Amino acid sequence: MNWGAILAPYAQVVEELKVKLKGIRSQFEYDSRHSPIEFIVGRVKPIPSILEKAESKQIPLENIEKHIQDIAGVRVVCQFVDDIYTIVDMLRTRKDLKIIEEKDYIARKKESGYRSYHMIIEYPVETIAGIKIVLAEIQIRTLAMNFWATNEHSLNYKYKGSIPTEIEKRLQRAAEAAFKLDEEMSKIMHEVQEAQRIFHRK
Ligand code: 0O2
Repeated sequence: MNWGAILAPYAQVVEELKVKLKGIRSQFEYDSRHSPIEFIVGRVKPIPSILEKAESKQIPLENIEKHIQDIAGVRVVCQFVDDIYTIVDMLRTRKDLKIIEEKDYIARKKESGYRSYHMIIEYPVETIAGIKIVLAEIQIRTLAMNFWATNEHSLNYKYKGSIPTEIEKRLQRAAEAAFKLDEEMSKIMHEVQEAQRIFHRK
């Protein structure tokens, strides 16, 4: 398989989405309004991870582009839970992408304790062979959700998916603590936003 040629459009999609999302952030900042976006990261799924996922889901290699939806992945990290839904609403109105699936793991957390909002989109990308429609995943989460998910992801990697029960229990407690933190911060959101507006004006 010519992985370089297959993955090139995905790399372009990641870059284009990052530029567009950063554009949203800048526009809020120019307007001296609270930006719903704290930061954005993106990546193309590494080849070994693509192969691993294809194997675990029994996806034949010729179908990976159709069935592995997160080869191109962008993550939007927000301060507050409300910001997540602001981004979701904005993305729903956009004409440059088509949302084909939404997974609200905030309203319904995963068994692991994972919380995040996922959107699977179809995105048209210009290639030298014409327009190619590729799938991409946009994950939207708070700083607290991101902190938890990053740590859990590292532990999962370390323990190859079988985290010891004691650590798993702690992770569950940490997930609840992160949820509580988001809840508490939501209650003082307007205070924080006002303070940040004053700070930005200086
Ligand atoms: P990586 O290394 O981040 O790329 P589905 O077919 O919908 O049931 P799928 O395609 O795995 O399953 O979708 P899902 O469950 O929405 O998860 C996609 C991505 O979300 C994962 O990609 C992770 O990035 C993240 N994610 C989902 N569940 C968890 C979790 O319990 N903990 C953490 N830390 N992240 C999670 P990959 O390919 O698993 O991993």
